[in-house]
Amino acid sequence: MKNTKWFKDAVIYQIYPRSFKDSNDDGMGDIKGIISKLDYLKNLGINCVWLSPVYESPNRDNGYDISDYYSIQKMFGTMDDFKLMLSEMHKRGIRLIMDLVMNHTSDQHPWFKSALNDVNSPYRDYYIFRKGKGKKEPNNWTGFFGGKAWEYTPNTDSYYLHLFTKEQPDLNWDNPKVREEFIKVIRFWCDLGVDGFRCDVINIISKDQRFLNQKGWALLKGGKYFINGPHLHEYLNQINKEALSHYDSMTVGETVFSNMDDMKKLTGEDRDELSMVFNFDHTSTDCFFGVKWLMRKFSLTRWKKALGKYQVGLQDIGWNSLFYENHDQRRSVGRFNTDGKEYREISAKMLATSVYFLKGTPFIYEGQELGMTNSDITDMKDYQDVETFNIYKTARELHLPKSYLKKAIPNGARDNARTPMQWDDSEYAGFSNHQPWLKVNANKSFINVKESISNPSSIYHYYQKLIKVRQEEKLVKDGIYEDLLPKSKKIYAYLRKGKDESLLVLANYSKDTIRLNLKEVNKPHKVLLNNYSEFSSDKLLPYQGIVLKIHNK
Ligand code: TEU
Repeated sequence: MKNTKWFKDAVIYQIYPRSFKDSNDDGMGDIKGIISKLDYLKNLGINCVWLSPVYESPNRDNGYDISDYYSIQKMFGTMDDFKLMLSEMHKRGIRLIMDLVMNHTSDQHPWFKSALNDVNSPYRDYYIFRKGKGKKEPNNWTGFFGGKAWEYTPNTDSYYLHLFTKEQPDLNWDNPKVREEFIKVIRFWCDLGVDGFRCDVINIISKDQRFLNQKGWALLKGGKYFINGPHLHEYLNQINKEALSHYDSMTVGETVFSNMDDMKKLTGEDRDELSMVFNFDHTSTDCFFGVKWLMRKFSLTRWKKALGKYQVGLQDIGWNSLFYENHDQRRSVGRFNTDGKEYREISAKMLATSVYFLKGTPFIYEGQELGMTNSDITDMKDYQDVETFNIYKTARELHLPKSYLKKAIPNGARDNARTPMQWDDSEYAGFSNHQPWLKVNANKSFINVKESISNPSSIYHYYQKLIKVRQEEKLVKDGIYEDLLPKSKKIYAYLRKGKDESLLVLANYSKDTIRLNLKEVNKPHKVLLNNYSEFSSDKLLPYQGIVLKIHNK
């Protein structure tokens, strides 16, 4: 089937299923819950959903540890529920992309169970088992959640590689059978009508087979040998050719520590690998070395540079994703220079304005459209995320001071973004009638869907409008990006240039009123979007965000 590139017109909403809506009052979100909220999503204006994993899983990492790629996890519902959800989505003009974790499986997957203790198992070579060096691991690689990336298995006196928890063994993509398995998995879901995939940590699937030690200082040791590894592009091309290209599907790859060269290859329109990728350069502008535990003051110039780099670099070559929240990131309220208090709503609208008029496909994470905030958990025991526990343990082993952890954990915990969706102000925020799996934020009393819908100046209604404007303006898709004030520490001003007309996007990332002196503003223009009711061409109000359509002459 011809690929129609519908993803360029998509506005994608990410659902984290366990936190979205609980239909059977067990405290856990589920598929029937999602079905009951499809009209809400339709009214927001989105036309595609990215669903975090709902496959069978022991949930060591909330579903990112899959034990059966062909079935739906019972706590989320049944395959029939899934099919109903898909058809109810399609009925409303909403497409569905699934989250596919291909780098690793759960240790409870039958492949791994068979491989673990039997060197002759046909599945042994699906994973990466190696002999140790004396009494030590095969090499010095470390994992994303802290600690060593190898686990010793006494029965066969060997180690297996796991770049996440030890319950998430890495697959061996150099084994053609592993690639065949995923070609089958992709075909299975596409045959059911699924419209594409978000491919988890896809740029680490190909490991340099020499398994060398990484010398010198690095927080993630070994990265040099598995990030954008030797056969990455070849394997993705095969998956595309043998599975994806047979459907009108899209893919977005999650790429960690990506670089321009690989981004061009991964998303290049003439290369048949992925439709687009998520990179984290911009969300890493408030930390050192791309590691969120190493906190650093946000800088707008770094932010603009990170976003702009791919706008320019992929122009006419590939396609960008546009996002600043997801289930791994802390909430954007109070982040990226926005305000968590007086200007919470205004600054959230500004942020959306300045990012979603870039070139690419917007992704909105559940609750972002309400300005939901970080979790208000204060007690370690209320956290649920395995990453938080592992990092806490590693930090204690390294004797890092408690005062550091007191700041770093509430800042970096992924549960910040995973608290139950706030539908109303009732005890469990309308998410459930039962105590949810993760603590509801007390600010559900005023940050919730019910309030947002009834309040015409809410973030929710602004998002509705933003999506509409975006969909109506061809320049959003085609206009050439130009940063007008790259050095400004408070203003993000850019053009999306067309032949006769252009879009001018202005955003004030500060609490100050800022004088403007831009000749573009004085050209004949029409205001398409504004988070204030007024606009004057010589200044921007605190956190003002605005989109103008201007005549080029
Ligand atoms: O995330 C990959 C990833 O790199 C993040 O785990 C990141 O290192 C971490 O969130 C930093 O805090 C993907 C999924 O999005 C994540 O939820 C999974 O835990 C992970 O892969 C393993 O599948």
